[in-house]
Amino acid sequence: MQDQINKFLQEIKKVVDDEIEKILHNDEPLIEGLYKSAAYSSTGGKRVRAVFINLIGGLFDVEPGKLLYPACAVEFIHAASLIMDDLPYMDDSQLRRGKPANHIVFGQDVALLASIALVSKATKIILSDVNLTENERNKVAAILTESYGFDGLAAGQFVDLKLKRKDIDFKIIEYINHKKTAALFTAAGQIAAVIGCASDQEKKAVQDFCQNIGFTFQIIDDMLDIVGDEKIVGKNLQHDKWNFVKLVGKDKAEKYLKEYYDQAVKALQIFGEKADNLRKFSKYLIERSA
Ligand code: GRG
Repeated sequence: MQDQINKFLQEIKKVVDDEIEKILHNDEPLIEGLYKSAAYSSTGGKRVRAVFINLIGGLFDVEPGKLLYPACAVEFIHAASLIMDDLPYMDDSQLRRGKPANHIVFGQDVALLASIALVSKATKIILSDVNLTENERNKVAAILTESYGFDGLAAGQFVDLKLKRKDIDFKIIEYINHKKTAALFTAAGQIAAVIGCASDQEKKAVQDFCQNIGFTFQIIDDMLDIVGDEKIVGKNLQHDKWNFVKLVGKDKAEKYLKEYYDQAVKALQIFGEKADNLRKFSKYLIERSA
């Protein structure tokens, strides 16, 4: 069964990778370096968030063509956040996706510009997506925009960076995981639900699922930071100054992981068998080693 889900993941990854390559095609020699930097960080990821959009869209029988640009847009925001996160004045990481971080190759100045250009491109491809109605375009753009600002990635990253050791507590870590990581998963889910004309009850279930699976994803990330293999994970490990697992210890972290995971799976109940692929994908996510 997991083989089936792996095949499905590879298929979606290929479609998204190909489309991202097309979107980042450039004919202007003056800004070739900017495009190269943006393209460098837009390749090689697992495409977890793109798969999310597709699987959640599947709950509402959304035609896959309507999900392609939203999936690319979410991956662009994610790529932009990784570029920024690795910068020396943020997490100061040299390795990402098994290769040197963007700023190591292109310089901090270009890396920052490429990150901004990717965020801009994400909005642009949604607002000009002919597969969506005007109403859908506006709703998707609004969800996307909210996911990385004062109520999303930037807020989570700010608290993460500025947190003093003495102030670390469970609630603050939950806040950081919610904003830094779960926000983009939740945005991906909400986007698919909106395009799928989900009812309020279904939107709430999707939100609960995404938020809880986002937490589990971050806890696994924190565990990999401690016990992972740098060659497989593809980024600098033993690197977090603090994280959830360091705060509560491995045993308690595993207990929380199970609780969040159970909550996520429970939220899928209302979708019955239609959510089987999402259940398999969730299992794949908590068993991951990269
Ligand atoms: C983009 C406007 C804007 C702001 C970003 C830097 C920042 C503000 C936020 C940091 C967000 C961040 C890097 C959170 C960590 C999330 C996480 C667990 C990333 C790893 O995701 P994977 O494993 O990566 O899906 P791949 O490489 O597979 O895509």
